Amino acid sequence: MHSNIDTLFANMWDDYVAITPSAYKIHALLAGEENTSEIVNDHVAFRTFALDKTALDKLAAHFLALGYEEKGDYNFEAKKLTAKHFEHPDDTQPKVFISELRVNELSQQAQAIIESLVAQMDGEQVTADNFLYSGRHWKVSKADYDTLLNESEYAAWLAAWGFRANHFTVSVNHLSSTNELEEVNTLLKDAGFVLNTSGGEIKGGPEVYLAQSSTMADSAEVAFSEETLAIPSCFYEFAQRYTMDNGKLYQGFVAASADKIFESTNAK
Ligand code: OOG
Ligand code: NI
Repeated sequence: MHSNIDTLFANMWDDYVAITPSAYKIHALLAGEENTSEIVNDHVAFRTFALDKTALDKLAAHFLALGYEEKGDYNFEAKKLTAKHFEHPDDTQPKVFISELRVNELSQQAQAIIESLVAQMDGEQVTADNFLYSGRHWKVSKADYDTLLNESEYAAWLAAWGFRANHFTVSVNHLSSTNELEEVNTLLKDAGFVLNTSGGEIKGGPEVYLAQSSTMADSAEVAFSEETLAIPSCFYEFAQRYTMDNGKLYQGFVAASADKIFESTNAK
């Protein structure tokens, strides 16, 4: 387990930007607009398979050990995903959103592929300090990637990329010059970045106390068993939170919006 939240997030960020150059560029663009190097993260997200060795709770243990607490749970029926979000008592720390694919709801063929990948993994690896930025722990063929892609884009992404931050999320509330999500989106589009338009460019809004947008994932090279090919890697998200009637800023997630954010790793 990691002993320090800041170094954990710094390591996750380095791993993430290495395959998500757009995030690095957007971070620099926003930092320039804001005249600061401090861009505050709203949350980071992870994906995993709901199998013994890789269960959501095994990833969550890394955050619980650092003082995070479980707050909300979510179900994505069609995508066959279960998710939870975690918050730290120190609310300047990013929230964490972890989802897991209910592998047992997939076809026998997809289940067999996923089981053969996870079988290559030593069950102890999930507790290693660097697990949350360790990537893939198995070899995967392009054919198996394609089979998974046909059934679950999430399964294929995870088979190819493994365990790492799937996205970081800029807290728009903490931006001072571009502090409305719509303005952030305009800035990004003007700079040539491609946004996820599934469910509209902005998902949610003041009525659900959370508005979100995201880039479409970059494309980065992955070594499959036989060949190296560029496929969708990770994306960058932007979140604006609103105050509830009780005067507090909403801290949860919105399943209907999240459902569309998942699609940011679809092929462009
Ligand atoms: C997570 C998608 C959901 C959000 O902020 O609603 C999400 C994923 O793509 O793994 O991050
Ligand atoms: Ni997110």
